[in-house]
Amino acid sequence: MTDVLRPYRVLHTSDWHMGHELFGHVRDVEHDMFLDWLLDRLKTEDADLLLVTGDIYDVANPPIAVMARFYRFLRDATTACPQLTVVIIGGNHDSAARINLPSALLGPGRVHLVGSLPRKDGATDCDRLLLPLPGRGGATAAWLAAVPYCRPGDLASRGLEGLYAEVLDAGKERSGALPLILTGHLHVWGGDVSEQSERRIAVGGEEAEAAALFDDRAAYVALGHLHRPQDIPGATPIRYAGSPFPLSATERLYRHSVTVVDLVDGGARIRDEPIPRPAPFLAVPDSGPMPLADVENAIAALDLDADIARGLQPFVEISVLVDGPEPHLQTRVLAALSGKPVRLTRIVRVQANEPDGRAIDARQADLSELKPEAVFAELFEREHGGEPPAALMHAFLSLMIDVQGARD
Ligand SMILES: [Mn+2]
Repeated sequence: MTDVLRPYRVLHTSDWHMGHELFGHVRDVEHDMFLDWLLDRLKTEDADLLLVTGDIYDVANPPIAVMARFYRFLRDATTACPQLTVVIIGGNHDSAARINLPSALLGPGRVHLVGSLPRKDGATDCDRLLLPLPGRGGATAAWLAAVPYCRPGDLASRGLEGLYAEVLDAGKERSGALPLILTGHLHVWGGDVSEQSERRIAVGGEEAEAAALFDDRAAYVALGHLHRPQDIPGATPIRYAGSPFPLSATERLYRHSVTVVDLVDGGARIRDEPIPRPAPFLAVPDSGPMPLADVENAIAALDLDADIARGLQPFVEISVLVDGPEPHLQTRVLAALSGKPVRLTRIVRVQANEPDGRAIDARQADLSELKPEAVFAELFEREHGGEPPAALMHAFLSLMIDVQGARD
């Protein structure tokens, strides 16, 4: 309280997807471990703000037990850290109304839940959107523009660019010389979108260029939606904090973390704190698909702690190289796994006679794992060779967004 030079410290995390199930396996124990770790981290870092940028829940209508876990965490965090402010914004997986609901009870206190874009008389309600963040002495130390995931109805004709321009103008007017944090739950281009990307998640809002949305009037732009922690090039620090642990096997190689942001000298100093992974993700065989007998040997050779709690047992994805029909494949794999302390996600069959072993047809069984843009790129390569031109990819993604918007 006396240290006036102490920077204002933010812990930025995102995409918790509480209530998530991976091939029928609940993630509750993993979420408990993450939240315990996060609570410790908040204390150790002596954080001023916990900022969660959307997709709190995995589904719009999560089980009561999952919501109870979230509320318990908020209580524990605000009790253990009496100076902590908490800001939660809604993501595309969240029901905006469900996120908003407790805010009526909480009032203008230290926990802010912004599920949907605050509106009043048909206009953006900047009084509710712009939050003053108290420093240790009680005086405002920074401002935060809590922009959640925006549905087409929130944007009307002005689009995301118009919205962010309005919010930045209003935010800077209030913050003056104090730093301004801006949030969003959306997919911006110009980012390092992994080939090994997220499971298919709806493209948020509309297509957006970071450079067109954000400028250096924001000291830090905190984003949610992409599950891999990553910086976005721009005029100011822009970052996806990423999810706390893998939500699909394709995310198992990500290095999950929370982002610690110190607001200093009108700018932001950023570092990553890696999150210990609650449950390992194993690929068997580790070296890629192999014939069934070799896979059985690889499973037998797994040396795992038998005493580990069920909810923390390793996930395992099995890939078998097949050459024609193998009617007993599943039975034999399950028999090999029997008694092993693992949680099976899926058994991937890879056709040995496919030219590159990664053709679309061979993956038909895993339709839910395919990203439309990846399929488009692959078909383009098959027909024309090489990668689709950027303009064509752009057009395809715009179309995808329109289609998904219409479906919502
Ligand atoms: Mn999302």
